[in-house]
Amino acid sequence: MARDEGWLAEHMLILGVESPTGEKTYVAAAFPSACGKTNFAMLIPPRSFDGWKISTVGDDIAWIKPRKEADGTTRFYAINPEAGFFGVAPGTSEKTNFNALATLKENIIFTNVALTDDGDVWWEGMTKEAPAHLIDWQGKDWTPEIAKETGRKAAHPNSRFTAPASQCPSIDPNWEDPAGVPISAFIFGGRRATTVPLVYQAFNWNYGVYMAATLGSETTAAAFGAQGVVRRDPFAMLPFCGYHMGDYFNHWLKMGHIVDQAPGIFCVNWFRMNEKGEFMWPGFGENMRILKWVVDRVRGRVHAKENALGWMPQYEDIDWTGSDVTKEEFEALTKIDAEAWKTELAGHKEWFEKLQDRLPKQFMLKRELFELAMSV
Ligand code: TSX
Repeated sequence: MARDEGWLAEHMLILGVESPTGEKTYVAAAFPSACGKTNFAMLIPPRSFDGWKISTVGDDIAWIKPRKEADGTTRFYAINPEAGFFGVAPGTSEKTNFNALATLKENIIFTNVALTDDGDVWWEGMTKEAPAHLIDWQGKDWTPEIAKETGRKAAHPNSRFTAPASQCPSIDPNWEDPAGVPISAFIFGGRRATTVPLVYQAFNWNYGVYMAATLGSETTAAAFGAQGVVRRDPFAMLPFCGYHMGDYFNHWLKMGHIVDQAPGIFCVNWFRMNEKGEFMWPGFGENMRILKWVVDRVRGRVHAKENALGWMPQYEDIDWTGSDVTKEEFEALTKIDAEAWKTELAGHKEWFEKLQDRLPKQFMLKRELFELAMSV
């Protein structure tokens, strides 16, 4: 319907960034599964970001339509068509997503979680220590000892909570506005241990669509096959797109040019690892620092340095108040390894060949340009 009627039906969260002066900027973001999309939608800024607030419009679906402003220009407005959140329970805790836990106080449907002896719910990652006894998601007795011996999880890895969005402390005041909220930036992210830097901005709309079309994420759970393998999940839409991906990319290319103010397009990777296999970026609330740079970029008030991939912040361009991330660490997080990118671009080629003649022609050409840029 969106393709035929000229709008975008996306697998995206929508959030609002409010500055201490009350300036509000909305962004929409797409992440494949297991990248913390709901956590990002409900982010709580670090203590040092006094007066900054993140509000949640939606955590899963965005319907995005061009709309004329009073001044005659068009931009994208997004609505969240859902009434609530249908979130993965395991890993959700007061530490990883305080707002989600606060949403789950009443009126909730839990599916395939574990049951505590006092009639409450539990899942892996909810608390540091597991309760001494549970009824697991299959109705069997479960203890930490049984888990150690058999590897059995108390809650199914895909167990869920269903919650009314209105109960979320960070819910945006405009979340039910049928006119939607104006979108200033699109963010695409994946789980990548190497290669993809912490953040970069696409040169322009068409390059941004290329980046989203080649979005990849590494598998984590053994249940999803081999670990550490990059799976392409364009726009995080592979499981949801109802028609040919090549046609979908062409629709996106077209849509950017029918609005007067196209949103900036950004890529993020919270999951880069060092040689020891440790996460290099603290993530969670600290992602606010990157989000602020994104907002300042689309508002044209912060520096970025051009490189082979797009526009990237230098250490001085990020607000580090209250952070202990050093310049050296930041440089490691944003380093472009030309050899790794050559491998990555070979992966893009393989992926593009699957789409054959429906692939936008400019993608093959852009891919070659990236390859040349990595060779100088
Ligand atoms: O949701 C995550 N986000 C986005 C938050 C707004 N997760 C959880 C993903 C599982 C679904 C993350 N995990 C993020 C992140 O930014 N980053 C990481 C990796 C990471 C994990 C643990 C720590 C640091 C980074 N640190 C400690 O555990 C102390």
